[in-house]
Amino acid sequence: MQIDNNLIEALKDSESIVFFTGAGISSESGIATFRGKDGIWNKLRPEELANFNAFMRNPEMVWEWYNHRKKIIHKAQPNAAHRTIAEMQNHFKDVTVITQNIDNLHRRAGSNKIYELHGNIERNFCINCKKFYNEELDFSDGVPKCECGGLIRPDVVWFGEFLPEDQFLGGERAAMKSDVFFVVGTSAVVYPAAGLVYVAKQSGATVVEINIEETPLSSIAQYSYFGKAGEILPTILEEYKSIINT
Ligand code: BV8
Ligand code: ZN
Repeated sequence: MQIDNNLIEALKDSESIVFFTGAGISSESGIATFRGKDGIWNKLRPEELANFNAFMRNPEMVWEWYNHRKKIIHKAQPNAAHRTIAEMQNHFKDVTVITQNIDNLHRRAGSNKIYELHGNIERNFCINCKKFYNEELDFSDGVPKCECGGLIRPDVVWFGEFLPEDQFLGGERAAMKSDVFFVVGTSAVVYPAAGLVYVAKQSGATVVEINIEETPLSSIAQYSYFGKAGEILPTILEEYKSIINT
């Protein structure tokens, strides 16, 4: 995969780098995407499960689904794409991750500036008093309840729910400040998350898309690399390192 010299030049003059990521970056860790051929949404429709009414209608079913995903996520390891983004912190002053993923793999790879737009499957809270329960939950007598009697739910953003303001505003600020904005492994159809790519573009950032196929964003990206993130991101970093060390 030939990396554009102009992109390497743009990286050389950059202080703030942002990585906007979706399920595609975790597929090489064995976590199914949403819309891919074996995607989660092929079997179950998002509004059937990833929304509050579905949870209130049948909390057992929704928890069964999140515990199933949690088991897969706990067996998974960050892949070369997650690790390369973490390593970028050693080469650039300001590296930010804005992710739609709830799988915690960026944090496990060593990234330390992360905005989680859609929450994190490792956290849970009471729908009544909002008390957090982040230890392993006990499902021995059904869906776990809070000491106040309220149902405990995963701290993820469901369809029709607002994104956590501090995470979204933090991501928006980083997008506006970014010199190079990487869009990695997302179909960019879920809003307001996908809107951040346009914020970066309008703020003059160089937009770089990495995906195994074209997406609605391919038309606004200055550079599009079609292939696996776990192969392309390490290549870009190697290319960059080889240039700055010469
Ligand atoms: C809201 C957490 C305000 C839960 C998720 C404007 C226009 C249209 C619709 C809307 C709009 N504004 C709001 C909406 C409604 C809705 C929405 O966007 N609907 C879409 C479907 C049209 N948005 C909302 O409801 C949001 N809230 O707007 O609140 C509000 C309030 C009241 C009333 C109205 C509005 C909340 C959305 C958040 C939902 N929660 N996740 C959970 O995970 O269970 S979304 C979830 O799906 C993910 O987080 C992610 O965001 C999305 C999946 O997308 P991707 O991550 O991109 O994954 P996908 O499989 O689609 O694509 C993978 C890509 O990777 C592919 O392109 C593939 O080619 C590529 N790939 C695969 N392998 C690799 C690869 N690339 C590189 N390397 C590889 N190896
Ligand atoms: Zn409570």
